[in-house]
Amino acid sequence: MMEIQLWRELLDPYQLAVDELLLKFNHVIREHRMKGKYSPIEEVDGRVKDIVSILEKMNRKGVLMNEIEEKIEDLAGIRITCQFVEDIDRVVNLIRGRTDMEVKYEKDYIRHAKISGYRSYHMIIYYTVDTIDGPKKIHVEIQIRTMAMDFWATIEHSLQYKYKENIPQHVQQKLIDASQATVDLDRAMSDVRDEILDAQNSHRNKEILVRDILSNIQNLYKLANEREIAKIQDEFYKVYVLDDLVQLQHFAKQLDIISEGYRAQSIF
Ligand code: 0O2
Repeated sequence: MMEIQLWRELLDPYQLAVDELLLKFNHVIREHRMKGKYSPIEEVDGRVKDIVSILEKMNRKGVLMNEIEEKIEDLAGIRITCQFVEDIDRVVNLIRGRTDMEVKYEKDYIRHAKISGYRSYHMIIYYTVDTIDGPKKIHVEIQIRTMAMDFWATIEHSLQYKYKENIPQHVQQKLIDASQATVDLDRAMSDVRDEILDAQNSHRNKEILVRDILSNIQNLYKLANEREIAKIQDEFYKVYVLDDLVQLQHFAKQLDIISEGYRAQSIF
């Protein structure tokens, strides 16, 4: 019983860090959405490492009881999932830029996947929690990954438990192949994203152009006669329904020239 109580005291600041960081990262999501922006963070999750896996890791790495906090850097763990690989760099930069998190070091298992096939971006940070005994600076491990990487890691992790260290060779190979499939999936989704962004951009460009044209026509009312303007309106609509940005740009240019002509006339 006493032992458990000691563990609780040791881990309590880590629980506080996890709680605070979950609140903060969830707020990052909320802030983006509130401002109508795309959030590079899709979801955030966190945990304090359980005592059994701390003991296992201590044993594996030869860590003594009084070295736990210094040598086990993932007592507090935050996992951030992103929709697209590109979002990961944005999250990394966001964390690097924060005043309440200090990066100790980073491990890029995306550009350099582990032999197992594991892919994720890891950041070990220092984070200060305020306890009744004063401030305490502790390690937190942040894992940043796409949903595809997370899918792979979750399943592979559960297999590790089942087989311990002895995952059969042919299963290992299948996992490596599956990891490559997540690389391909992430790439395919990024391509889709680029195309969607392009489509959104061209839609926005068209909208801006149409507004410009309409306000140009509006201004012509002061200068040209109504019959002329009705003709221009008709022509505009003909081009508009073609849904071709280049034609619309061409029309806008011609309209500029016409407006310029009217303006020059009106001066005299
Ligand atoms: P848990 O159960 O997630 O807490 P290492 O010596 O490799 O175990 P190290 O050097 O401290 O650990 O850090 P590393 O390699 O960056 O890994 C830390 C964490 O990343 C692991 O925590 C896992 O969560 C995850 N991870 C690393 N490699 C793999 C892998 O091959 N497969 C999966 N599924 N996850 C991995 P723990 O302590 O191992 O476990």
